[in-house]
Amino acid sequence: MWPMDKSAELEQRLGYLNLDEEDLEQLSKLIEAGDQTRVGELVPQALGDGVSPVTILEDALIPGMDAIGDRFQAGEIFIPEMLLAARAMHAALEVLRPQLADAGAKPAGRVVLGTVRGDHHDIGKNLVGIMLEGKGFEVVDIGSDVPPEKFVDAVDDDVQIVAMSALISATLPAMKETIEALEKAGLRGGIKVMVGGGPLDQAHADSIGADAYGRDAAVAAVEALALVT
Ligand code: B12
Repeated sequence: MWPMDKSAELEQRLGYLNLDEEDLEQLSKLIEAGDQTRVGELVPQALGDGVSPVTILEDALIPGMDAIGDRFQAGEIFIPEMLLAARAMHAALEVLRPQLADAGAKPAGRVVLGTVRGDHHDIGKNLVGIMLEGKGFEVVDIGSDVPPEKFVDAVDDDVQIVAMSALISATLPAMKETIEALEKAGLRGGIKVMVGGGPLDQAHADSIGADAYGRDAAVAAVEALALVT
C-alpha cells in the first residue's frame, strides 16, 4: 500500500509481528528486525509500484539503520541484531544499486574507496560507491579495515580521488595517517581526498587536511564531481 500511511494507528499495528503491510514504515521496521527475506521481496515490489529508489533509501532503509544504532546505544540490542540489520540492508542495496547508479554517463574519473583501518563498517561506504557510480565515476572499492599502505598501493595514474569512510571515532586517526601516507608516497599532490562517516564533520575533515567532506552519499557524489571539474 504505497505511498506510506503514517497514521499512529498503523504505527501501532505494525510492530515486528505483522509484516504484511506494504509501506515505507514497514520496510524500515523490517530493516530493524533484520528480515532479509521480506526486505528482498518488498524492495522490488515497492520499485514496481513506482516508489522512487531514493525515497526507499532515505525514508525507509536509512531510518531503519538509524533506529538500530539508537537501540544499540541504549543497550536494548546487541551485535547480532546489528549484524542482521546490516545483512538486510545489504540485500536492499543490491536491489537498488542499478536504479540508484542509473548508468549511461561516461566515466567522470576514478575513485579509490575504502573504510579505514580498524573499521569494518561498510554499508555507508557501499552506498557512497553506488552514488559515485551514478555520477559516472569508476569506483575501485578496496574494502573495509584498509591500512594506509593499501590506499597508497591502490592509487595509480588514473585515480583522481581517494575517498575514505570511518564510522568509529577511534578509527579517525587512521584517516589522518592515510593522508600522511599518501603525502609520504608523493601522491598527495596529484589526487583529492574526500572523507565521510558518522563521527566526522567539516571541521574534522579540515583539521586532517582533506579536500572535501560529505555528510551523506548524495552529497559525496556532488562533492566528488566538484573536485574533478
Ligand atoms: C550496522 C552497524 C554495525 C555492523 C556493521 C555491518 C557492516 N557490514 O557495515 C556491525 C554489527 C558489524 C557493527 C560492529 C560494530 N559497531 Co557498529 N553500527 C552499525 C550501525 C547500526 C549502522 C551503520 C550503518 O550502516 N548506517 C547506515 C549507513 C547508510 O550510514 P553511514 O554508515 O553513516 O554512511 C552514510 C554517511 O555517514 C556518509 N558516509 C559514510 N562513509 C562515507 C565516506 C565518504 C567518502 C563520504 C563522502 C561520505 C560517507 O554517507 C553514507 C550514506 O549516506 C551504526 C549506528 C548508526 N546509526 O550509524 C553502529 C555504530 C557505527 N557502531 C558502533 C560500534 C561501537 C560498533 C562496534 C565497535 C561494537 C562493538 N562493541 O564491537 C563494532 C565495530 C567493529 C569494527 N571494528 O568495525 C558505534 C560507533 C560509535 C563511535 N562513533 O565510535 C555506532 C555509531 C553505534 C552506536 N550508536 O554506538 N556495527
